[in-house]
Amino acid sequence: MEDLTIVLPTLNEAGNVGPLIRALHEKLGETPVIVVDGGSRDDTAQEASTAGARVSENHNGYAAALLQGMREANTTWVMVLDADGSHTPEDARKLWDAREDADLVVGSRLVKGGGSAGGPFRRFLSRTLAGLFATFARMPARDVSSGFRLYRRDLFLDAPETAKFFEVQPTLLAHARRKDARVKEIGIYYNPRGKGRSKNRIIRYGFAFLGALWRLR
Ligand SMILES: Nc1nc2c(ncn2[C@@H]2O[C@H](COP(=O)(O)OP(=O)(O)OP(=O)(O)O)[C@@H](O)[C@H]2O)c(=O)[nH]1
Ligand SMILES: [Mg+2]
Repeated sequence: MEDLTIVLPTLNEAGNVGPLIRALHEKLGETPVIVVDGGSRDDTAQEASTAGARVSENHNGYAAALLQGMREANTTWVMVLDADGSHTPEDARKLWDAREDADLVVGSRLVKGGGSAGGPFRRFLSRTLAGLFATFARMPARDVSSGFRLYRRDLFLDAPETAKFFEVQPTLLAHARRKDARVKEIGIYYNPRGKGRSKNRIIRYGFAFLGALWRLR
C-alpha cells in the first residue's frame, strides 16, 4: 500500500514470519515490511528476507524494537503487529481501511467485532489490565495491551523510551493522548500463536505493566 510500512518485531518466529509476510502482501499489496529482530536463534531473519522483508536488528527488547522500526520506516503510516500468527492479515486490512480521520487505529479484542482465542487466563489478563488502566490512568482506548496498531508515524517519533517490554503499548496510548491524537478502536480477533513457544513472562511483564500504570496514572 502506498504510504504504509509494516513493522514486525520478532524473536524466534521461524515458520510464522515468512507465511505472514506473504499473506500480508496478498491483503495489502507490496507494502514494505521491516522485521526488527531481537536476536533470534532460528531462521527468522533468513525467512523474513526471503519473503521480501528488510531485516534489521535490535537486542534491547520488544519496546526498543518497535520504536526502531517506526523510525526506520519513512511512510505516513506504520502498522505494527505480532509475527507469531496471533494477528491476521484480514484484520490488518480492516485497520488500514479505518484510518480516515484517525492518527492511531488500535486493533481491539474488547470492542464490538473483536475477540480472542487466547484462553480464559489470557482473556482475564487483557481485561484486568484494561480495567486497571481505565480506572487509574486515562487511556484513549480500552484494549491497552494490544500490540496490533496503525500509527500515524510523525506523531510517535518523539514517544518516550521508558518502556522495555509490552508495557510500551499503554505508554504509546498515553503519548497519543498527550498529543490529542484521534484514536479509533477496531475489533480484531486474537488467535493463539502459530509455531514456537511463548516469550511472555507473566511475572516480569506484570510488574512492567504495573510500573507503567504508576507512571501514567
Ligand atoms: N525484537 C523483539 N521482538 C520480540 C521480543 N519479544 C517478543 N517479540 C516479538 O513480539 C511479538 C509478540 O511477542 P509474543 O512472544 O508473541 O508475546 P505474546 O503474544 O504476549 O505471547 P505468546 O503469543 O503467548 O507467545 C512476536 O512477534 C514476538 O516474536 C523481543 O525481545 N525483541
Ligand atoms: Mg504472541
